[in-house]
Amino acid sequence: MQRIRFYTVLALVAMLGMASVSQPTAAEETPQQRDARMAWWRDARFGLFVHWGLYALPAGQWKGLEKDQDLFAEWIMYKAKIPVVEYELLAKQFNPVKFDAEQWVKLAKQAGMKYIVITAKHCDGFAMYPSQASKYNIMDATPFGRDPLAELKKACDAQGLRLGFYYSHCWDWHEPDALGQDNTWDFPDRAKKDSDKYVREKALPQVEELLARYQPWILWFDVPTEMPEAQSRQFIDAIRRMRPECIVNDRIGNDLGDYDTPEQFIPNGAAEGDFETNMTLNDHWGYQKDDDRWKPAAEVIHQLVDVVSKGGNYLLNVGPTAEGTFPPDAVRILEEVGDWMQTNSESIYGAGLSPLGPLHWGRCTAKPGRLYLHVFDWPADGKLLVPGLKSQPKRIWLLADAERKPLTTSRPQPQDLVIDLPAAAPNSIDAVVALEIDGPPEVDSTLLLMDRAGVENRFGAFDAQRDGPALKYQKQLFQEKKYDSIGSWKHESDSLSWPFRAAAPAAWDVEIVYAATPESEGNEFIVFVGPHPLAGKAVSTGKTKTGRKQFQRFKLGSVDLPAGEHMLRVAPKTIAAGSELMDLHAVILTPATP
Ligand code: FHN
Repeated sequence: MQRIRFYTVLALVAMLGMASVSQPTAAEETPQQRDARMAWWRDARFGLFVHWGLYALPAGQWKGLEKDQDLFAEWIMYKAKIPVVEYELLAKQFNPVKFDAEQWVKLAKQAGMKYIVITAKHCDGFAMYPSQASKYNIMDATPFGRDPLAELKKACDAQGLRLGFYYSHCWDWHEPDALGQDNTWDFPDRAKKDSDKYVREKALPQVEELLARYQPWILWFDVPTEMPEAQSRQFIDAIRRMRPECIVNDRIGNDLGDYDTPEQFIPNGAAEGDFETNMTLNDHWGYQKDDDRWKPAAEVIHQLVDVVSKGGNYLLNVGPTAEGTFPPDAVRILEEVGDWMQTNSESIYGAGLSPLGPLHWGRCTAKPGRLYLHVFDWPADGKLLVPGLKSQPKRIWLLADAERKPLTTSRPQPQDLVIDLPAAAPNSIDAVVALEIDGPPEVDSTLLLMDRAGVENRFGAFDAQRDGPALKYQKQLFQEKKYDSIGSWKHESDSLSWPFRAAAPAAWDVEIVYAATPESEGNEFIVFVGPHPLAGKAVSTGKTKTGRKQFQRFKLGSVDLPAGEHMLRVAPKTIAAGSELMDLHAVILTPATP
């Protein structure tokens, strides 16, 4: 009874708050206000994601079912259809006595991370903090008797990192009224489920508790499937009322968030606004006993740099054990990443979108007055070609060189710069060359064909010039991680084009990557590579296992191109009435196979 009264009061206060003024959502605040709120996050670039909960106990194994099912970590309750009464018993065993918030934060800081987002409540419904809204929490239901979120907040405040929380505000397999991908084994009658009740009695009160108790810098919502806008707005209004500076991700639902969250992939660029790639360090979010498929530090560093070069943030995940420790491999990799960041973090923090076109040896990150060339593939001849950099840098040095000895340059073409590098790279993973540039860099970002074995020259959907109002850029989705595309190609007058340059005469193999429906079968198109037309006919490419568009790669032919400036263009020849030509992902030129 006591709790209900407490909640009635809180609900009244909340309703009064909502009645008085509906807070400006992220969309309603001025651009300047939003930039001020996002500034630290855009500067930070690199954060730690932590998936930690009762699921760390089974760690992907349950009564031998894992032998023929993919029971994974934080999804085990759903995948194994574990009844609530059985899953709840895990709480009595959960006692992470080795949990050391200061150590976690120190590890993240040493890796170069500036913020931490930890699961306050995942889809299993268990709160990792002492919640008044539900007794199903770490203080009331486990022998642990401590508040790990409070300890993390204290450690973050002491070490200068910012703390945010993941919260699953729609899916909750512990509750009868939560919708989305819900618990149908304990609560089979979906018609009876009242998601407003779930939001009113658990999700919203818990988010308000998190805001009031810990003043988070980020709320990272997840899987807002079936969440009506009114519910998403209840969360945004509470956040704007209680913690206006809090940053909210797009998974609050209904386009009310601050940034996109491409999951387990790096988009071809910021389709619009801010984005943060969230990525596992092995193959699982939560702790998975048998998963030793760890990404090497080199891959993590390349992903971090790739994301920043496209103007985004990188949220790298660790799944701690039920004892409260990071797996030793995770510690090792974070330490190796930290070694690289020790020397090169200047090229990450506050850096962002590269002004240059595609670079085949690595990436570029930029900040006012600086370009940072991240050389993953050190040129054997010591000549680093920087296509399209017309500005002459005031100074060029290896970021690893404390004396900043200047490097010399030459220009094979007026718009291309060659930097003379020492024979040995200072770092085999990513050696950074710093350029001091006066004012905004003058750049020709036109793609310069690279005539080198193994190099793919990609003309992608992301930067295609769309000649046709109906053509639509379709950003990648989680299930189609690699494939953004241009779709809605209904008119024979619509075409795509990309300018490009060839430094010398050469022969090229030409391929196209697209998805097409059975209705598109037989539609004809032409790919003009400079003066050469290559004809093609669309074939149906089928569906993926999850019923999504299947993209396939097709050879179109080969062309000889002289040096100089060219245009690549894809144009329909015939589109059957009522069909679309295709969803085009990319055209690819590779040095012709002899
Ligand atoms: O189902 C969850 C999953 O467990 C994990 O939390 C990821 C993190 O982005 N989000 C959902 C899958 O999209």
